[in-house]
Order: sequence, then C-alpha cells, then structure tokens
Amino acid sequence: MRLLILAIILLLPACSRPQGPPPLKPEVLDQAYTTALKKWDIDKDGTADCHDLGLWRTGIFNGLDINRDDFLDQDEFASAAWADVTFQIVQFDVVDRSGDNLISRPEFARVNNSDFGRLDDNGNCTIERAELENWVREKMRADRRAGVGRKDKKPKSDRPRF
Ligand SMILES: [Ca+2]
Ligand SMILES: [Ca+2]
Ligand SMILES: [Ca+2]
Repeated sequence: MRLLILAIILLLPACSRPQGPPPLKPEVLDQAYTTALKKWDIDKDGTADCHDLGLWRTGIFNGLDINRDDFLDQDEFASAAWADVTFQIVQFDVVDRSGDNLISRPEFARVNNSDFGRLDDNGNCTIERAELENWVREKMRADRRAGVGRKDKKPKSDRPRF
C-alpha cells in the first residue's frame, strides 16, 4: 500500500491539473506533526532531527547485537529489515563499508533512514512543519486521485500514517 501511494505521488507531476493546493486544516497539520514527533522525537526535545535518528538507530543496533561485541555479523544483521525498512533495500555488503564482514556502529549509523529522508525534503536533518505540510498535501492529493473519501464528505480518517 505504501508503495502504491509512493508510486501515485511520483506520477503526479506528469498528470497534474491546473488547480491550487488543497485546503489543509490546521488541526490536520497539527495532528500530522504530533504523529511524526511521536515516532521520531526520541529525546523528547520537541524536534525530530538526526540526533533522534541516531538514538533510534542505536536502539536497533543494541537489539540486533546478540553477542554484545559492538559489531553486527551477517546473522545478526539478518533481522535488521524488520526493525528498519531501509534495510529491506540496503544490503549487508553496502553497510559494511570497510569490507571486514562486520558492521560497526558508525557504519550502521551512517545509512540514511528512508522514511525520515522522505519527510526531510530540504535535507537539513530536521523534519519541519512546512515539510510535513507538503507531505500531507501530497498524500491527500494522492488519496483523492485514488478515490479515497469524497470531495463533499469528510474522509473517514484525517490521520496521516508514516
Ligand atoms: Ca528530538
Ligand atoms: Ca555482534
Ligand atoms: Ca528538513
């Protein structure tokens, strides 16, 4: 489903109609921002940034490092895709930049997270409200094209998912 939405978003510029941006209620944006912070603001300082991303990755690394030697071998890394969808695409050999057949903490941390990267449009390592607003607009536009909800009716749920 996420892939379908992404595909629709990617196809949008090719078939966009000349119309203004859809109206976005402040409460919808607030809710989206709250949801994003709930997921990404690990240190609870009110901002979702790369420091949070580092903390999040450290937690995943700790969970995967079964023998606690501060490295991930191929067996330990095998479960990484369950914890972070990024690793469904990024394989062991790519993460292991030094080629020693072990993944160190810095090697693991330097792989960008695909979900965070998608939201952080300007690449400044912080998810801002404006970026989230753009994302919500795109998602609503995609939903409308996919026939989710009706123009004259309130959609079943205004809660965007990440
Ligand atoms: Ca934070
Ligand atoms: Ca290990
Ligand atoms: Ca940003």
